[in-house]
Amino acid sequence: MRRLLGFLGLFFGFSGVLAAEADMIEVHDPYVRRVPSVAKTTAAYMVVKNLSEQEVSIIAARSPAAKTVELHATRNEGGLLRMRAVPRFVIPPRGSLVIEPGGLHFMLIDLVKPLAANETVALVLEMADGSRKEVYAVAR
Ligand SMILES: [Cu+2]
Repeated sequence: MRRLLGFLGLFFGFSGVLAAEADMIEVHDPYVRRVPSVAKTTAAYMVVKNLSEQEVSIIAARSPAAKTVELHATRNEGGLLRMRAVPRFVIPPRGSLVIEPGGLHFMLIDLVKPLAANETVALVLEMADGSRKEVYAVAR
């Protein structure tokens, strides 16, 4: 028994270090906003939940649907909404990050083609430790 407990302690003690960040997060309700076919950019939104005891960060994203994907934040500057690229999205330990219209978003730049209704768009999120999470966002 003592040996078993020692083993479990070792296992769980190290698991936080060994587990990839991509395995520590859960993504809920990912979607991409449909835009008129002339528009070359759109945005993706989702809620990212961190199941671990440590902070995790998304540092990049890419998608076959767009040439470039950037991490953007929106700021209200004297009534004007301005967005800018940010280096990371940080999800606090045991917390959630809401990526929603008017706030943080994944900016899809240079869409390969117009998005059809309910089309599924793959997004690969790259975490700070280099691990990746694949997400399927619905166009709506
Ligand atoms: Cu943007």
